[in-house]
Amino acid sequence: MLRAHTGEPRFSLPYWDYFRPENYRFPREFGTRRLDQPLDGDDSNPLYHAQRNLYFTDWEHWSGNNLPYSQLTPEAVDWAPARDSVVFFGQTEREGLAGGTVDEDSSTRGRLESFPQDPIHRLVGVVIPRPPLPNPADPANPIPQEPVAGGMAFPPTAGFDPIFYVHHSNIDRLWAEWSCMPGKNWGHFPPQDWFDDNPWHFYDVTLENGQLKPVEVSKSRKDYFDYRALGVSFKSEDLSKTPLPLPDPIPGPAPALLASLTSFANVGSFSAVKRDMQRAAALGCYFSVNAEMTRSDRGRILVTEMPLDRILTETDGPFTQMEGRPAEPADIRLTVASIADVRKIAADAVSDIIRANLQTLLKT
Ligand SMILES: [Cu+2]
Repeated sequence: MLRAHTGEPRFSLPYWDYFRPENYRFPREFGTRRLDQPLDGDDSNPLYHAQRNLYFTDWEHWSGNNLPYSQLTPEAVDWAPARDSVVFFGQTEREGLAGGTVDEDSSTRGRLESFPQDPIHRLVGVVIPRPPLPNPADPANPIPQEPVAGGMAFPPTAGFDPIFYVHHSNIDRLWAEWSCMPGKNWGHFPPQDWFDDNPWHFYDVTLENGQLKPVEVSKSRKDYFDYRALGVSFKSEDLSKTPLPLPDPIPGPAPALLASLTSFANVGSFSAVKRDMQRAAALGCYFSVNAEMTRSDRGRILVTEMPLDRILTETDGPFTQMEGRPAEPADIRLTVASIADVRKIAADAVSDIIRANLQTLLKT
């Protein structure tokens, strides 16, 4: 879209290569209010953005020269943990270049997002103080408000700062570089429908009768993994190297057997456990139930939530106890009776369902 507007077919986004010490300073092109050469009589700099950290970004501060006062450090832009990650998808968001898709902990993210993606956002952006709110109950003591993040430090406003695009061009470059390194693999694949999902809508432009017309672009997630197919290339790129290809077709996860829901049933908030169980079911997991579990209220509620076609029984349990001894295969009758009771189905029907489930699992 930007290329179409410039009218320059070779226009490309620059990237801020902050790994070179000479680029540790905020780029001057973005950091002055005034242009050295006015454009059409206007010398205001369109790349300047007011909501920025003054000490790190301002090249024209009134108080002196040798600006800006602060610059990046090697630690702030250290991408070694991301670069050295062997897998793309981790099991949690703390491992893998891109983190995990199963872990919904929003305080963690993939390694590339953690360094250097985040520090650049936080260093460039600002903290905006907010005035205290009037306190009708006690007018002499207004209610203090926490400051908020703004500019690059706050995702909803980050894209309004033009530096965002040269920062993220560099992040894209790092991703491309990683994917061309030997010995990398995709790691813990998310399910097929995650790849088929199309959560993002973008605009591109086409030229129609000499007019630029917007075109909506909505692709599935998997279409964004092959950057070369998207027409993206980097000046620094070695085109003789092949980026890690996404398998075709993308494999769905193999059905997995969860050893026991006993611990599951006793740990964590109930809604979190229920959500985890639904996610595990969506991933193709089976749940094994033992008699001990059907004796606890939480366990019984979980059994009511379990998809019937994913229930199995545990034949023996060195760790699950029945009346003070390890559980034995003979205890299955009790488990089946409990499942039948909880689900309001005849015990024979439960037995048939479990047998069918086992046959399905063994066939896959
Ligand atoms: Cu970002």
